[in-house]
Amino acid sequence: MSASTPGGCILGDVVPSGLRGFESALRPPATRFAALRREIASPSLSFLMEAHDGLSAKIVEEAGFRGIWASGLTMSAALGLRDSNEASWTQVLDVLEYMADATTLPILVDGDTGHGNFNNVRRFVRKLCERGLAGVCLEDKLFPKTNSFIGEGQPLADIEEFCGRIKAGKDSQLDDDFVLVARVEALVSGLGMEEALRRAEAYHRAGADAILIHSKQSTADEIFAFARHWANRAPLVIVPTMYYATPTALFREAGISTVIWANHLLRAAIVAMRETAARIRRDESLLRVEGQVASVKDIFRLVGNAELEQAEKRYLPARPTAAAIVLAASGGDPGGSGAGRPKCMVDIRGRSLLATLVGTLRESGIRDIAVVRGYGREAVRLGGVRMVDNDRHAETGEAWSLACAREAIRGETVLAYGDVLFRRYVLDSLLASGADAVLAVDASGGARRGPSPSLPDLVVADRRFSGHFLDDAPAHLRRVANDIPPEEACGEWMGLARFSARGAGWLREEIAALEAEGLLETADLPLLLTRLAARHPVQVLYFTGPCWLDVDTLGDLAEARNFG
Ligand code: SPV
Ligand code: MG
Repeated sequence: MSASTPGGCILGDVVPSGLRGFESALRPPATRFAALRREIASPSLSFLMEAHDGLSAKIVEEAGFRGIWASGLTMSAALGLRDSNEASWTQVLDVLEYMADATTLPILVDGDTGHGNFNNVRRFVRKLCERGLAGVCLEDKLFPKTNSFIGEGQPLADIEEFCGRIKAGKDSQLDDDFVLVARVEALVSGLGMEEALRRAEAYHRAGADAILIHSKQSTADEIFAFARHWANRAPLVIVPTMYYATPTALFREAGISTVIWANHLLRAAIVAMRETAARIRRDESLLRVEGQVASVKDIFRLVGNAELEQAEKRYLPARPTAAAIVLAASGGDPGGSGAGRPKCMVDIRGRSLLATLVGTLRESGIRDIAVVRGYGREAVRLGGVRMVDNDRHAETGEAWSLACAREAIRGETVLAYGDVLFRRYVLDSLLASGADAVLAVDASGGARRGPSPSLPDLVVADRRFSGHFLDDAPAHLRRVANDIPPEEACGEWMGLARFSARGAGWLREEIAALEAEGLLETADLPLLLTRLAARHPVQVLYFTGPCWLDVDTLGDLAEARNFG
């Protein structure tokens, strides 16, 4: 019989009789299932290398192997457990999922006994297929299993019962190329060659795609004898852990399909980890170890940090590069309760007002933050921000304080009063605005309820807030001052503004102009902003609702403690 492949190659005569049914595997594999089937079926000797977790799976792939053996012994040992089904099958499945995610290689899973009877095998095989695990090896032992190299004469499963497990596994596979390897333990259990062949034949008839003939002898004699008798009726898989000295060329000559190097990565890791731990313990130093161990960079490379960097560029919003200047030079504790404590240092639920404000700036991605302090400046402390001192805070105003930090007005700049709290979306809206200069304005007029020692910075713009949430037409500043009659005002400036790099240039020019006119010492920010608006477009962004707080009074303070 012969068959024609899409590639035009005539199969049949060239496919050894034991490999019949694997013809499709000779085409390039489209899936991991097909890839494993091809490895097992190929007339040339294939190798599966042991892995026991995601990292070791990556190392197997990096070494150039074309398939992985997910060893029951090493997966359980890596969990600190015995190879006696101590890990539940779902825990094993979790490990396998990490391995499948970590590599593109096909994985042959050591399924032990199938974790029970035919019914457990059915569910196990379905779950393996769902997770892209390309094949399973089932051994003809009883649950809970014991490793083949422990003890003598382990009891084996009844042949018919085990054939039921094989049939159930094959009937449950979700991909036609899923590979089920039946493992014959008759030689290991001392039942002899005839029993081994009888079992292999029965398992093959039950639907096994390949036979793993296991041996614990130190030579491969019984393996070669088995292979001769078997005569390639189905692919043969071997595990030469005990007969490791046998030259691989002899496995080729014997027509073996696949060699499993079953546990050597874990064993290598044990030696390396033991030596490293002992050396560090002895030396109480890393000096002789560094250079002998993988670099941290190597870990990053293995787990694919470069890919994450690329993905971050693609999927994360571009980080704002804005800097911020917080004006915190004036004023004492609201209500005077803090005996000289600067207002920005009052306690808001265990954090200073300044720390809360800076926290909001940081949440919006602002890292470069300068705080201008003056009144009670020794008490103004906060890690990770730059402190700029206004030594003349008693006789100067806000524009002077701002000028003290003029070095920081370079690129995109956020300007905030040191005694305000605002919700993050207010700042994010300013940062997202395309305007070169933009102020956050409370259009609800409800920010100040009680009597306040300082007057609100009221705003007149070219357009009032329409009251509609879809109101996104730009409004522009005409004037901001604290002596505007409330009925003329469009809202209250929240003490928060943002300038683009261009807008920051306008701000620097305006500071210089005030200085040249001798007004810098006395000018407040409303004056500076009003002058700016006379020369350049300064946008107003309206907000409503309880999205900010100006901490001026004890009442404000109580409210601030509930803000968040
Ligand atoms: C394993 O690697 O878990 C195996 C092979 O089953 S052996 O340890 O040789 O039984
Ligand atoms: Mg095992």
